[in-house]
Amino acid sequence: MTTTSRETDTAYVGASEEDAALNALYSDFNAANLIPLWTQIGDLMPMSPAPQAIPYVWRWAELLPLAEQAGKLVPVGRGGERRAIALANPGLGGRPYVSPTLWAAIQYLGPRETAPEHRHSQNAFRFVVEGEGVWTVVNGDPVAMRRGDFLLTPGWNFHGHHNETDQPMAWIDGLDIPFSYYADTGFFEFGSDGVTDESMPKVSRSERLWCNPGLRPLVGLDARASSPIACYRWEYTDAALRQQLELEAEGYASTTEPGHAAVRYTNPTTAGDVMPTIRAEFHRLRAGAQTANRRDVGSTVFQVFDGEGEVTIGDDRRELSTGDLVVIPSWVPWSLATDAGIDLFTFSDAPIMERLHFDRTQIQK
Ligand code: GTQ
Ligand code: FE2
Repeated sequence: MTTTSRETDTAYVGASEEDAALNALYSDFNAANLIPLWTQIGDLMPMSPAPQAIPYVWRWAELLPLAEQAGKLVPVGRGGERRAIALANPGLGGRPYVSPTLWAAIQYLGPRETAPEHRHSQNAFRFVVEGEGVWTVVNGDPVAMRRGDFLLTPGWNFHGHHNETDQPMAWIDGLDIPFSYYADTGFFEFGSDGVTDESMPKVSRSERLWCNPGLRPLVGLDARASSPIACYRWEYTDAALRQQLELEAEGYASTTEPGHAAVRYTNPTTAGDVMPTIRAEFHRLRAGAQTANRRDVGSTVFQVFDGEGEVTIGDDRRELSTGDLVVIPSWVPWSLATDAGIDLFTFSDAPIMERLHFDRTQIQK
């Protein structure tokens, strides 16, 4: 009887009267700051991720001259804090985000310039595609920045940068700023207006304590949320990749797919990712190699460190050369191919996805 009574009600109310009542209901919803699910569900709960961020390529040849120009026109100092220029994904409504979770920027420091010390809850790293001469001082420990190095500034560590040469230097920064912004987790404190230690050691105290292969100092046996290694030096990354490819050529299982060497930067106190929100890896494809087409939940950014190649993102194919930066939004399929060989630095929000059990991957063999 209940089904017939509903039909009867509809017939009784009448079509135009019902429209008017429905319009009134929607305007009452609106006035009461309520939104019904049924008008939003396709957007809110897609059958699979439908990112607003789009796949995009930034050319180093375009970024670097603009950063140089900013170096001429815009001072660096307290207030603005950093001469960092964010890669703004065109799908994200003008926000300075490369993806919904990640910030990527080119940072530029002119000769003898200093970016003052500060600390924030956001986790940060730097990757150096070219140049040297800047020391980043992390909690009073001066860390030299050189080509191919991957440097960490985990959340709430004081850090400032100073260029001790007569040459400018540019590098890329990666942070979890957008994730922190959406989740309202941000805290910030100013530190010294300069840097607290102006010495210029080749090797940081952090590396002297933590960077002896396979050896863990007994003063550091507790698990830490972020890696205590301030800098992962290029010579080790390069040697690891070179040896994977040599071992592959000798017939040993050392690569995940033919001609594709890869390493993940890890936290030696957990063997997990370097920071709670950011995964970082380095990949090398030998000449003629290509990767499987894959897609992952979460966003990935990479920078070409050396060589040349071709990235296929969805149906789009782009030539890449040294310094170019690419963002792959969630669940967009992509692959890489190279004739000459290519080296890539990559980072992603995979630790967030895995920790929250949102991670999913599809690999097309
Ligand atoms: O170098 O401390 O690109 O705090 C964004 C925020 C760099 C930094 C960025 C930062 C920094
Ligand atoms: Fe910072």
